[in-house]
Amino acid sequence: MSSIVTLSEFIMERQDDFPFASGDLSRLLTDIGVASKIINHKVNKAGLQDILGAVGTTNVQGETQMKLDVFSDHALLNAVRWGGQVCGAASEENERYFAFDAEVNRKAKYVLLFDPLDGSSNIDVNVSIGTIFSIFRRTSSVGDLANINDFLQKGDEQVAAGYVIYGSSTMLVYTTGHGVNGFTLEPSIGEFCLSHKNMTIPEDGKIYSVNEGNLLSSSKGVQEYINWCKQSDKKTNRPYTARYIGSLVADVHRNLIKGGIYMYPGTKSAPNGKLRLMYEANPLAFIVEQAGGMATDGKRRVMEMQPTDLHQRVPLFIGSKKMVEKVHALIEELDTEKA
Ligand code: P6P
Repeated sequence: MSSIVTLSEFIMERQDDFPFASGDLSRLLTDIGVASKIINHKVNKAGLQDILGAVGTTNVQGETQMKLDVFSDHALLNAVRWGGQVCGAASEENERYFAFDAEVNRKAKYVLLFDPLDGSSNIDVNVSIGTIFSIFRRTSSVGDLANINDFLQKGDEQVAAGYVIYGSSTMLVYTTGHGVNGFTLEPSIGEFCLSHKNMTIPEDGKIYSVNEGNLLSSSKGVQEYINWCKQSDKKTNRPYTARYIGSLVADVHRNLIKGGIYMYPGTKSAPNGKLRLMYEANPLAFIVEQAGGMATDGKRRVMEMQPTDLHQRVPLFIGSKKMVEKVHALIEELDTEKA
């Protein structure tokens, strides 16, 4: 009978990965795990909102029903604020970052960036959605209020990153730079339990994930790559399989396990694509690179990019190393201005 390892136990066990660890990061990761369980409870009842009261109405407790992404945003902000391990937080739902001014927060070492419920438009059709988070060590002085520079750090500076996928089961996958581990929520005990130890992404794959509705407004290199995926060639396992859920966390999670590439390229009307660097691309890039894959903007690693804005967008090519390298080669060949 294999023993169950809960998320909290695992985090504490792995605390030794960090010399001079004081346990603050462990506590922060545990706080995020608690918030995820609160979000999961609400997401799982989403389909009942008509019975429980649609958004904007008040429920039997007299609480105003809010959009699930706003509820999730509040759940994470409250968990990490009162948990006392962050001096500030920023999310897709708020234009500005929060600098928490309580003494315990001013003394905290970390900042959190997150997308509380990515793909929330899929809730109404019962498709998997996700929470994505990224943790940096503050650059401002302990005791001061957090400032924008605490947040605008390169992805390579992340101390931890992860996602929660609310799907057929609810899983939390995270890294602190020492590999990737996945935990599945066991509802009967309300604990995330270690289910996917040392996750690695296959070096090559057969699944490409992209919104082909944008195909004709993508670059020549991207169009050529997608056409290449469709050509028959037994030696290279083609044609590949097209899978596009329209939920970033679900598409990336599938590729992490099975191998594959997810692409959200830039287009003529949106040269930087749709996805956000700070709380979508960077955290997923940290995880996929730690699992042996690649994450770029079509040319360079997203985690090397110096951010200039909390909500800046970035084209994203993420997944199995050989697949990302192949699309890079075609972008280099067909999209790069020859000197
Ligand atoms: P499109 C969801 O809105 C999201 O941010 C990602 O989860 C998803 O991969 C992408 O946008 C889908 O965008 O333009 O293909 O509908």
